[in-house]
Amino acid sequence: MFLATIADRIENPMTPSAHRDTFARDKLPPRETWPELLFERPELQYPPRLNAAAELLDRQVEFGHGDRPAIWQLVDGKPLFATYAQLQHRVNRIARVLVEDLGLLPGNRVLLRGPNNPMMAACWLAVVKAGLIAVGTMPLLRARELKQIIDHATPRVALCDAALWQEMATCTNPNGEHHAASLERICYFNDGENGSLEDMLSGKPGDFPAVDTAADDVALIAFTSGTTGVPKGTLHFHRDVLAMCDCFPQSILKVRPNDIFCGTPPLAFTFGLGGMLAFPLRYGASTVLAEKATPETLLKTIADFRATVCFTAPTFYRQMAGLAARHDLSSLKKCVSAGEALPDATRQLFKEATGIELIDGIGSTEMIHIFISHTPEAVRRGATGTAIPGYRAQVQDDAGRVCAPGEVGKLAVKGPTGCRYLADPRQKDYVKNGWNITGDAYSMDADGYFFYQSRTDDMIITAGYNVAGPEVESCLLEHPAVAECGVVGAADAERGQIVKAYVVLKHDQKGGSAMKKTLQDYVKSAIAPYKYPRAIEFVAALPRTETGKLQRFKLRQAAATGGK
Ligand code: 3UK
Repeated sequence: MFLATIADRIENPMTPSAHRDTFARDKLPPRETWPELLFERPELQYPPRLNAAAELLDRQVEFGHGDRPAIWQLVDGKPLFATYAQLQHRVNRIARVLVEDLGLLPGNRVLLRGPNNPMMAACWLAVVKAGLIAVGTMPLLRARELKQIIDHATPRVALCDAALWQEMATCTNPNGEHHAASLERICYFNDGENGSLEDMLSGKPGDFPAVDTAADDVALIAFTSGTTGVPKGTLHFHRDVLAMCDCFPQSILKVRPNDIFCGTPPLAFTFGLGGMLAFPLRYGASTVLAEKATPETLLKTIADFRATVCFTAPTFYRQMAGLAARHDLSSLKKCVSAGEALPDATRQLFKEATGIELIDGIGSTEMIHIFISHTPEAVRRGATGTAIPGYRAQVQDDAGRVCAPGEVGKLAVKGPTGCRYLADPRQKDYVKNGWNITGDAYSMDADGYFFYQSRTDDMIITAGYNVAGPEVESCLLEHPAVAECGVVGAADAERGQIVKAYVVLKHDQKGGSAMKKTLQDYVKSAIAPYKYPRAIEFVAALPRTETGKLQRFKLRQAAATGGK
């Protein structure tokens, strides 16, 4: 019965929409430019009508889990939680404000802005439950970047944490250079003032029936964090939110209801939307939402809340390894690393410090979450893992042919989720012949393990050799003097490019020509000598995005100008 339903929908993919505002459906890329979608597994047989927020929240209450903890936070230094029933009550009242007071109609976009905290999570759920479309924004964005997103997604309303009012307000100043015209109203929360969102909630009843959305109505527009260029909005359906919960967390992470999640990725980043909110709720587990996170505070959060699962980026794990001994991490069971390649040196450091084998996983905003990963038991050194159940992956050459094992080419992937940009010509770059082309150079071994090389556009070509910057970085990170590093190509008259390393040394180490020679010799002895960094520059810090990614383009610019 379910199988018949899904087969029908693959033939005739769009079911009647609940959206009165058809903006998102109108701006979906043409069907023939979508990736092929796979719904082979039993857990991916979704019914045609589906509301992701109702599935994540209302179902748990219906299952009798209303009194279980859903969201934790530190209040006056003490861990406190909101139960599923309390969260549902809050979400319903926000949904009522959106519909009854702000007059929003299904399909309207709502901009969401705030650090990870309970109100921010409740707002996301309320928007989705009301059949509106959530447009998350990374907390550190400035008015200029917010305007780009607002102009593209055209939300009428923003729900914004009062702590981030400044850049937000700039966007509604009609005389300002960053005025974003679609935005009519901003409701601030977490400030306790008159007129705040909390104020608007106060008289509202605590019930709200979920809008009967189609499984393929758009639930969120995720803007790519991207390290360069103009942001792209990716459209994800209600069923995509559930598919991300029913793949990686089920087959790799194996979530249990008593798991307590914590970590750093913002809810506006789909890595964080999954890891910090949707995954725990889908399994009746709970999540710690902490606003500020440094490696030190994240370790403290794990100890304070006895968290069992952690989501963050490789650089955080590397720094946490050095500080782990000072904290009680005995509750911690599973740690997920994503966002950029996990160097084996970091994996080993973290394991030595905590006994935990990191779970690496590659995901993307376009695919919504992780599609290649491994269980801790099945780790293969230097590999990201294998295609997770529900997804298929292969390495292709420039003509789209499958590469032989060991050959480097472009990573291609397909599964239940995939790339659909909001009115963007770059759709044709990400989707080719039904495959999502992630922009990563990978090789696959004979057992189906995928080995990350670099971003395809980051490959360094020196005297005719291809050198993947991340491989040299991994090697340098094994040296005890190195805290962090970034490796790029620098223009060179003789060799075309040379390998150049930007190195942050550990506190007790000194840069200089002796250290330079030590590191160069180290790389030459560990990997093919032609890969050694002919140029090394010692720096105090590396440029990174809010999602923890190294901004190699900034290092390339620095290398081109000879500055830092
Ligand atoms: C890189 C990795 C090697 C890779 C993301 C998990 O990072 C996420 O989404 P973005 O759109 O970036 C996607 C790109 O980031 N990358 C991510 N993880 C890894 N490279 N090893 C990894 N483990 O270049 C990819 O194409 O910001 C990650 C879940 C959801 C996400 N959105």
